[in-house]
Amino acid sequence: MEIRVVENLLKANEAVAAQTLERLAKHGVRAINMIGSAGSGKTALLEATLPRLRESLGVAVIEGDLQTTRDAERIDRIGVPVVQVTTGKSCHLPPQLVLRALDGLDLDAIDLLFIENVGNLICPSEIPVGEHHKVAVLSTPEGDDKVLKYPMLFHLADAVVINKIDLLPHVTCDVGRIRSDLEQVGSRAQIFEVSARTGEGLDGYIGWLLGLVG
Ligand SMILES: Nc1nc2c(ncn2[C@@H]2O[C@H](COP(=O)(O)OP(=O)(O)OP(=O)(O)O)[C@@H](O)[C@H]2O)c(=O)[nH]1
Ligand SMILES: [Mg+2]
Repeated sequence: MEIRVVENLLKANEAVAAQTLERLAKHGVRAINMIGSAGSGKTALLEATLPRLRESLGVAVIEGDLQTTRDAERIDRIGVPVVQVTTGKSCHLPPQLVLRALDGLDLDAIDLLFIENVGNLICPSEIPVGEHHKVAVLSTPEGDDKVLKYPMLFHLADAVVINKIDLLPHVTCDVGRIRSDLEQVGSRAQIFEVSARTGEGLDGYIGWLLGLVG
């Protein structure tokens, strides 16, 4: 019985995500679901990449957090359209709230829409929000054992951004181990080693993002 309930819930989420995809398609928008632990640097990556992406693309952000509009304020400060979704107690962005958030954006002006999920490696991986691509954000201070511990995200991700490489001299993290664990979970992701703080490695990630827009 319980299994049926969970299945129905997942199906309901998928149906709403499909509505979002349909709406985005009408306006030619590609959407990226950014998933990573709290503090891995999802917002910092947006702050570092959006000013360059908007030179050639229309960009916008949907920010998901349990509480506060802090991340949306950071995006607003760089002058990029943003809608904040606060999820209350939910540890992931529910697709229903993402669909509603589209009403706050001028979709005709957007080529690439970033959806920053709630900081969490587990639930956001299971619940689609109407994205075309998943980007997993992992940072070096989290350690090099996360891929095998949370394989679902890394199995599904189209790109894995290993952030905070500027901290490698100070933390225990073997990037080679992350790469070989990604192979082990059958990842097809493009891997980028970057620092949102210094800008190192961002050219490759930005090039990949630009390539997503036809
Ligand atoms: N040294 C260093 N610090 C970074 C880097 N990227 C982000 N940070 C710092 O890490 C902290 C967390 O960054 P955020 O961008 O807020 O992380 P987040 O993933 O958006 O966090 P949540 O929204 O809470 O899930 C901040 O203090 C950033 O300044 C980096 O590449 N190097
Ligand atoms: Mg954030």
